[in-house]
Amino acid sequence: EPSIAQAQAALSSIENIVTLTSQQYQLVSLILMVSYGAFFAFILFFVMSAHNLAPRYRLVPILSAVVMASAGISLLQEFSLWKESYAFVDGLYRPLAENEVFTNAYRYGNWTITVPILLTQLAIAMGLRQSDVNRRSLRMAVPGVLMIWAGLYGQFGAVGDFSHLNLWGVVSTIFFLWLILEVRQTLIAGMVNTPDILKPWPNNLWWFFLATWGLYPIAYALPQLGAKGEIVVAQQAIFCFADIATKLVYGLILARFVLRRSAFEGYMPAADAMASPPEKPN
Ligand code: RET
Repeated sequence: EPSIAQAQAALSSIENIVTLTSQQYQLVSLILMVSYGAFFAFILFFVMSAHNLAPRYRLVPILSAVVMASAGISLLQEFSLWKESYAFVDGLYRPLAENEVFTNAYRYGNWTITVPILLTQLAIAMGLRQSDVNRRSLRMAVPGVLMIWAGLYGQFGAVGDFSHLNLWGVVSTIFFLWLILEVRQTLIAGMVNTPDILKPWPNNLWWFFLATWGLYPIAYALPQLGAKGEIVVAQQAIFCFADIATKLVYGLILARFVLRRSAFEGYMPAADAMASPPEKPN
């Protein structure tokens, strides 16, 4: 017979021990659905925007399309699991209804793929040489992945005694601080070959990065405020908002930035070149 502590540990997410009102349940369904819908919708946009760019920057929106597909699939998975994990009984949504246990682990699995890609996009967009792109991407990906895996392991302690959650949260935060330093180094390295009129972009990217990546630890720590419906909703909402900001909005900003860089470097998309009138011979 498993002890109560073991049984609780097996449930691991607060979603499995909280009964939700109909509004709370529907709100989370809506948040998850809008998120994966947005990711799928933008795949085509990012693919199409590649051809306006100088060849060296084309991988930036293409990688955004890959991130959109990956995040869309994982949130669709999260959405179906959400639907299967509750039963509507006496006007409330009750967990563990159909022998299904909810978990946020799919999110962390998804970040393991997307975080290194997002960081690689940054190195490419900053116009670094190929060898520097490889070196800098690797130097950012290592703390990035360690941060996610420490958090993935830690989040299994979101129910019950919070020492596991907190210990691994601290370990993860140390990797996060290391990552922040590496990202800063990448932005500084890119400043050198960024044209003067585009110099504010890396600085703005820096603040955008801190403000949006910084949301994840907040969501992670939230279950400590209590296993309540409001907390379940808030955690899912923050995760989804952060995902849209760090992948989709970030992808739009980078796509815009490399479009400006391409134009500045004299690149003209083929269609525009044909549309402009032929030069008059002297
Ligand atoms: C965790 C655990 C608690 C401490 C910290 C964390 C940071 C997570 C971050 C995740 C970023 C994810 C992204 C995904 C986009 O696809 C793991 C929650 C610091 C920063 C950008």
